[in-house]
Amino acid sequence: MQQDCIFCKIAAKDIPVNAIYEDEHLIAFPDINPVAPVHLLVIPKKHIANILEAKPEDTALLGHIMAAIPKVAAVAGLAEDGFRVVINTKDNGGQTVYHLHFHILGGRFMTWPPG
Ligand code: DGP
Repeated sequence: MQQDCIFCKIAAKDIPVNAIYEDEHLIAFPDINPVAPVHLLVIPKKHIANILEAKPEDTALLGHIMAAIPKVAAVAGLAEDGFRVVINTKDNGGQTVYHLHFHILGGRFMTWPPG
């Protein structure tokens, strides 16, 4: 856990969280600033600043998260119509919280390209 990391605090339940899915390695919860009718964040409980900082030993964890995303989507009712997964990375990617997170966006049609 990184002391000044808001998502580490959420993962540790030091900050109350409305978890919609959780297991030993990850937690999924609603984004505080939703940009879609359904906007969830999936985060590893382990602090990894972003995908660039993931180490070879994190490979199984990353696979675990990818395998959990369909489960999160199903719980959120997104499996039938679909959804988008986004990993914002550093400044040009629009990353504001430096704890790896996967945005799950759904509940409406997503345009392409993104802004
Ligand atoms: P990004 O810009 O990709 O780093 O996304 C960070 C997201 O995290 C942003 O959409 C807002 C969300 N967020 C920031 N702080 C909190 C918080 O304390 N609780 C929740 N639920 N979401 C947060």
